[in-house]
Amino acid sequence: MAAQIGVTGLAVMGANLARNLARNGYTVAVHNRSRARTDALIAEHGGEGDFVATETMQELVDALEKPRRVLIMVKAGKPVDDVIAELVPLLDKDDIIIDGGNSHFTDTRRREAALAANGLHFVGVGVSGGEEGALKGPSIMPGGSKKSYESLGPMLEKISAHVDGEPCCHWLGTDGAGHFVKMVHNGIEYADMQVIGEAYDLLRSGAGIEPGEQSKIFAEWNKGELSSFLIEITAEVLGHVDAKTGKPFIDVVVDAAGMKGTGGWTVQAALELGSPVTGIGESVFARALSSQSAQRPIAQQTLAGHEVKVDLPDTFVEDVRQALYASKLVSYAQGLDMLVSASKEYGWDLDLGGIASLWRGGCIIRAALLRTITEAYRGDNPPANLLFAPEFTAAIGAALPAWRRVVATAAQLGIPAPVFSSSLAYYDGLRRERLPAALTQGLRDLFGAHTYKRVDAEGVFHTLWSGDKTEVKQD
Ligand code: NBP
Repeated sequence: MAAQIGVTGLAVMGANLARNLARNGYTVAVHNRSRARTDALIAEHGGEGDFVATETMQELVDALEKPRRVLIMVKAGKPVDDVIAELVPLLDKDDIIIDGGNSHFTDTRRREAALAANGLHFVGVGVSGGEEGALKGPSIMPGGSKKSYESLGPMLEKISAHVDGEPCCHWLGTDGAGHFVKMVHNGIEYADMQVIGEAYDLLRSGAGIEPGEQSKIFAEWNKGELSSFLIEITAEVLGHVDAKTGKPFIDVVVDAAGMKGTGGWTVQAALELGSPVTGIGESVFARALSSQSAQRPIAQQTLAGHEVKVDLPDTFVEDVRQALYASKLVSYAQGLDMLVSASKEYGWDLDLGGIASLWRGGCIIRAALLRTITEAYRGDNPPANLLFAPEFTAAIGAALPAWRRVVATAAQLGIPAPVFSSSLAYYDGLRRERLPAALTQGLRDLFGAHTYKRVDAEGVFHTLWSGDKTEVKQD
């Protein structure tokens, strides 16, 4: 029997997706550049379903029913182009190439256009959930042509996570839409992790609550509106004790955070779009700062602190929880707003409610909150910003006094809380009647004749700053 799908690239993600497909009843042809991975997959998991082991790309293509579906799961970047170049001469019109790796959305747009010219479908698919998700049901974010989704969609939906009987997968938009949404998902994941880190630091350095005790606090928080995979695993990591030293595990981990790049990509794309994703940006830069290993010891020795002693309120732990929730809401609002900007720029018509719904299961940012976000966008009047949805306006308003207290306390104690504080600045900036941007415009007009608009007249103006300071209306 011809295989219904082929998978090339059998490192951890490709092998687990192939197994997931086979476990769901599909016949899967498998291939890897070096034969050893194929053999290992068949030897260890061949009994889980129908696999067709192949050694060459030609054998892989020959094993597939038509139109063919080939899923590429190799390292993002040049390897994807190499595999595409090898595949294209072997395929026929209407065959579908799927890239399930973490490719940059601009690469996906380029590849899609090039392959469309050859009569082939190219589908960039964001896959979230790590290796376990790939095996048991990830969140899947497909782009590419709508036509290709008719053939591919049912398979992807079947192997995805399901929440309330709904698959965490549906078609998002053309060309790079899927990879773009996955990139923003990862950016939000950075912000989610950073706000958790800030809460931990305030509770530890501010209130002196040790990791073991904090583990119980996070486990408790996981029962309420913060309920999410990341809060759940925070309780696990904070409760873990290092077997070698008997110390809390996190005290033996070097405090320099790594990055694979998707958070940075999100910020770069946001800069291009002029989209203020301050929470994601601060999260990326907080990781970068943590890795300034040469400068940090010097700063510890030389830079003054002048911390202010603060009597923490009895409500401090609850205040921190509310600040975390409010900052998290802002990060989601900013990420979704970036999707709106991208949707306009790239012509994708992204459905925010649908996107929030497929993040409810399988992926790293899965959270109870996403159900409420999904509902907020599914009504007749989707909000222009998540924070304008009545339930979120109320929630963030209720958290505001605690949030202000926590940010002020963090500043006085000298505990950095970049996302807590920048999210509050975003919130206040958005709601402020007059912003100092008017002064920025005045300065720009003085030094660079960049012009400005007036509050009381139509048109664009310039003041003759180096002359008699009369105002000239521009054509
Ligand atoms: P890797 O990203 O580690 O890539 C290893 C695979 O790429 C192997 O199969 C390797 O073949 C193949 N490959 C390379 Br490298 N260069 C190649 C080339 N020029 N031609 C053909 N094959 C080539 O695998 P992974 O961790 O399974 O991730 C796969 C994709 O999924 C990546 O884009 C990753 O970013 C993404 N992703 C990963 C995770 C995760 O949790 N790991 C989560 C979500 C998405 P070889 O065996 O012959 O060397």
